[in-house]
Amino acid sequence: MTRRSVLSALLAAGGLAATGGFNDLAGAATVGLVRPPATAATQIRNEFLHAWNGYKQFAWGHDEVHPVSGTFSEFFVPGHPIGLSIIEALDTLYVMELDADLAASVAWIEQNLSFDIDGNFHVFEAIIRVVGGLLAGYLATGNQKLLALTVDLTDRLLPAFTKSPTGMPYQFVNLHTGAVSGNTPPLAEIGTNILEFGILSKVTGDPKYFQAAKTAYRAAIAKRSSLNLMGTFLNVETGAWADTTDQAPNPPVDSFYEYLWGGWALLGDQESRDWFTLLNTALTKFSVETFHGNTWYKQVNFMTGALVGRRQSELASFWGEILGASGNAALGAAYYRSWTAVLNRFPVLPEEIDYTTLAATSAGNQFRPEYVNASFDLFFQTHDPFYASTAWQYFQGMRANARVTNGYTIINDVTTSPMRLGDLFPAYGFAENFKYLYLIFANSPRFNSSDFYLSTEGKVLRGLLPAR
Ligand code: DMJ
Repeated sequence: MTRRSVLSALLAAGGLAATGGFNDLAGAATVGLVRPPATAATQIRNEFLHAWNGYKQFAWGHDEVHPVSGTFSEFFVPGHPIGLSIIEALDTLYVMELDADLAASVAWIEQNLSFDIDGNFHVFEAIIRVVGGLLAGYLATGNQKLLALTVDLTDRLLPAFTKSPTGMPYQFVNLHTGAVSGNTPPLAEIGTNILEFGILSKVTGDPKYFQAAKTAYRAAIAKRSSLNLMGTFLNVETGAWADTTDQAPNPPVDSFYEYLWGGWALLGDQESRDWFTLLNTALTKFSVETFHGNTWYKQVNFMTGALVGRRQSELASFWGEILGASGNAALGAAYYRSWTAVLNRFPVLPEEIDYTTLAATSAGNQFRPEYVNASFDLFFQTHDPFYASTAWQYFQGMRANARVTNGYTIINDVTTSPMRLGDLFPAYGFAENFKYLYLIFANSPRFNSSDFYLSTEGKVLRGLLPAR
């Protein structure tokens, strides 16, 4: 397939006209809101380049850069770089029209990348980061080598599913031998594959990827309680729960629920939609509560609904956009505004809070993208400038606190002044934070903001438009 026909085949009908970002809302009421400047997209793209140039200078070809020390590390297997940051950046480079960097990245992949590695790869991370990254790169460029590598890696990962007695994936696969290990993953590791596998099945015409994802989901959902709540960890060999706590939409179950909605929204799978509705209805009934005017999800016993805890992970802050997309707009807006209350207190969100006090219970920040992921989707769902304004607020907090001479870094403590910095730029920063921000403000001619779908790792699996 040519690139143009791949895009046409995957884009839903009826929405190719470029639609605007924030700057098209020039007359919109922004009373009481910080109004982002007309140069917002340019500033964000420059900051992406600041991080990218640090990676190119100190870590090119390695997985992740440590911008403070000017060193690097590998994400999956020590001593086995796969250029993870390059893979994660591909479709961001495309929508930002950084074509020379995109060409250099594709060339590096063509010349260097091989998955015949005698080491254990984390299946969940490999799917969302590498399968998704290469797939989005293929959708952006039409490069057949990117597709061939996507297929090669996915086929090496499939034993995690096919060797499992239940069809729910093991956590690790040795990419050279196919040996599997890790028999008790959390739900996110069981369910977060249907989007990448579903698109790969469409592109290749081979249904085995999508079917593996559906089999895993079906096996897990069969284990729901009589209340339609789920635990956290399942043994993939016996099908037994290893715990009793429903902590959705927090990690490590977050994207299990996200991808159920995506199975419908991206792939049109009605069973995924029905499973989402079943579980989300129960979650809303048993877990949602209000504290000091903010809306949160408590942790509950999945058999009884009894209270277990009142912590909230920053990683759950994406959830408002799933609620907004799935017909739960008021709850989604309330949840986003609750996280905005935390952002008003800490310019960079802490990893975890006690929501009864909004105090940080885990004070670092791993350069997290989830809040601005929600800003991005809710902005295009509603065209409410509140979401663009708060996205800009997030960007300013990030730029003021996480920027270093050679890029951006994780933060070890957001509660100190100045914030205590770490020394790592996680590869997902090239896929997520800057992309969400840029697309809100850029009116990119390569992105269809009226009909798109991004994976949990920010990969544009629907919505890329051909370069003109
Ligand atoms: C990313 O790898 C993905 O967003 C994943 O779903 C969980 N969160 C990290 C970034 O925080």
